[in-house]
This record gives sequence, C-alpha cells and structure tokens, in this order.
Amino acid sequence: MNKNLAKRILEGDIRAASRLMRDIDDRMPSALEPLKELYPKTGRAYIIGITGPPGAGKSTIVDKMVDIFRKEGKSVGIVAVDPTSPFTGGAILGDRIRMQRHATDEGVFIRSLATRGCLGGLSRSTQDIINVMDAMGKDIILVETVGVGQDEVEIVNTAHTSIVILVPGLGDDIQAIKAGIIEIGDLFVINKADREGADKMERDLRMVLEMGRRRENGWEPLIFKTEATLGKGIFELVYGIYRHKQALEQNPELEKKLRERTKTTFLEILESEVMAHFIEKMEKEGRWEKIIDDLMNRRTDPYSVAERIMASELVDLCTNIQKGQSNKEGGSP
Ligand SMILES: Nc1nc2c(ncn2[C@@H]2O[C@H](COP(=O)(O)OP(=O)(O)O)[C@@H](O)[C@H]2O)c(=O)[nH]1
Ligand SMILES: [Mg+2]
Repeated sequence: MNKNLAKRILEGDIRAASRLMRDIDDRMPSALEPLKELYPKTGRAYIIGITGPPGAGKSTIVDKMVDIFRKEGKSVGIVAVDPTSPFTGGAILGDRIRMQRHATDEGVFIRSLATRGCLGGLSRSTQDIINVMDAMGKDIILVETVGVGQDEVEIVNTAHTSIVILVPGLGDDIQAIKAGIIEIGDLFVINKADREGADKMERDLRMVLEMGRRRENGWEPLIFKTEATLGKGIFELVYGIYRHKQALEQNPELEKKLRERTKTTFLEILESEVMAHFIEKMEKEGRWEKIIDDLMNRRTDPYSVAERIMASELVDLCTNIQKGQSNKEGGSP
C-alpha cells in the first residue's frame, strides 16, 4: 500500500495525502519512504508563517487570507500547529470550525497538528507535512503556530514570509513580546484594531523595530492594522506579503535563506534519526536501566557514556561497511 502512497499523492489523491500526514503525526517509520519520493517534487510552494499569542486572531486572519488567495486562483495548504492544547485539542477544534467554510473547497487542504510532547519533534513533523503539501502542488502554504517556544520560532523561521500577529490590550504589550519574535517578523499585524490602544501599540512597535538591528537583507518590516472578523485590512496584508516576496526574489539573500533552511531541516532530520537509532538500540539491548543506575549512583558520568556509545557505534558501522565491501568483492548474489 505504502509503495504507491507517494505516487497517489502526486496524482492528487487527497486521501493518500491525509493518510501520510497521519503517519507523520504518529511518527510512523513507514512515512519515510513516501517522504523520500516526494522530496524532489518540493520547493515550489510559497510558505507563510503566522505566529502570535493564543486568541490573537491568527486563524481568523488565515481564513480571510485564504479567501483572497482562492479568488486569485491559488491553491492553499494550511498547517495549524497548536502546542498549547495537547489534551483538550480545544484550540484546534476552534480552528477547524473557523476554517470549515474552506473544508469543502478542493483547492484548500487543512491539517492540524498537536504536539505529542516529544522533544523537538514538532518542527520536524511540521516540516514533513509542509513538504507533503508542497509536493501536492499547493501554491501557498500557511503555517499557523502559537508563538510561545523555541520550536514555534523555528517553524516560523522556515517560512519565506513570517507574520507576527499582536493584539492591543494584553498588558505590557511590546515588552512581553520576546526579542526572538520581533526578529523573525517580516510583517507585523496589530489585529483587533477596533480595540483601544491599537495606535499606541503601533507607535511602540515601530520604535522597537527601528531600534532593532538592521536586517541583513535590507528589508524593513511592515506593520498592518486589521480587524480580522470583519476582514478589514486583510487585502493590504496580502499585498504586503507579495511585496516581501518580491523583495526576497530580487535579493541574493533569498538563496542564503533557502540554504540556511535546508541545512536546518537536514540537521533536524539527522538528529532525530540518530537519536531514534540509539534509543532503539539501547532499548533492544536492555542497557537503559543499567546506564541510568550508573549515572544515578555517580559510578560514571553522562559525557563518558555518550563517548563510549558513539565509539562502539562507529566500530559496528565500520565492520558493517567492511562486510558489505567483501560481499561485493566476492560477487554477492
Ligand atoms: N473584536 C475582534 N475580535 C476578533 C478579531 N479577530 C478575531 N477575533 C476573535 O478572537 C477570537 C480568537 O480568534 P482566533 O482566530 O481563533 O485566534 P487564534 O487563537 O490566534 O487563532 C475569536 O473569537 C475571533 O472571532 C478582531 O479583529 N476583532
Ligand atoms: Mg488558531
């Protein structure tokens, strides 16, 4: 079955795509083969990251932007990542309802992702899912994440255009926003601009941005005010995305950004594969408990254990390679 999964996805089979995304979400090893086949077909979609605090209006903005993209005849993929609700799935359910209008539109593919609490797993799964949508031929991929942790920042960093959504009246507004978030935003949105404090927030934000260090690509972040529920300001925002896209494309920095992104995702995959390999091996050999005991009793230290495991792994690897070579020389079957 899995053999044809990639092929079916490339032929536009929605159910095959859903199936693979479910496997990715469940971190099934079987997802690897189709992902390998799909990778050469990726790299065409324009990826837009949307981040901000819960309730800022990210999903509403995404929903309204989709209207505009669809009118322009572009196909859209939406990935909603919400690590804040691993138990109830509440926010994701809300997202589903908010975006339901598009659920029957064949040009729109929506996928929600909750984290399973695995370390560093979130950005890897998100990237894999983005790749599937990219291979499906989606022109635009919108990635919505709650801007809380490092993982989310990394996800948004993999986008071509990153949008940070803020709302007035969240107390110590700008101060509360982490410097990391300020630095990743290409575009900033002050949503719920109907609320008091929107103008002050815009002034504060402008000041913070002006004080911040210059972007190496010369791009000056834009600020938009929106009232997403009414659709106010969304057209301007989409236009802002196009301006940023154009600036990127005319700039040699794009190549650098893409290289950086490729490197980051590769390192992530390498890391998780290596980790999975070691963990599986140690579990199989029943060495976990002994190691933990030794560490607990301070009979050894984690640095030496890590070195020893690496060294023994290298020896195994060399023996395997040698075996493989002598098999070849001996005219393997
Ligand atoms: N007053 C007002 N409410 C809004 C606006 N945009 C979104 N909301 C509401 O804010 C709530 C959270 O929106 P949602 O899009 O789910 O936020 P998310 O958690 O960032 O995805 C919903 O009840 C929206 O209807 C706006 O511009 N003005
Ligand atoms: Mg949302």
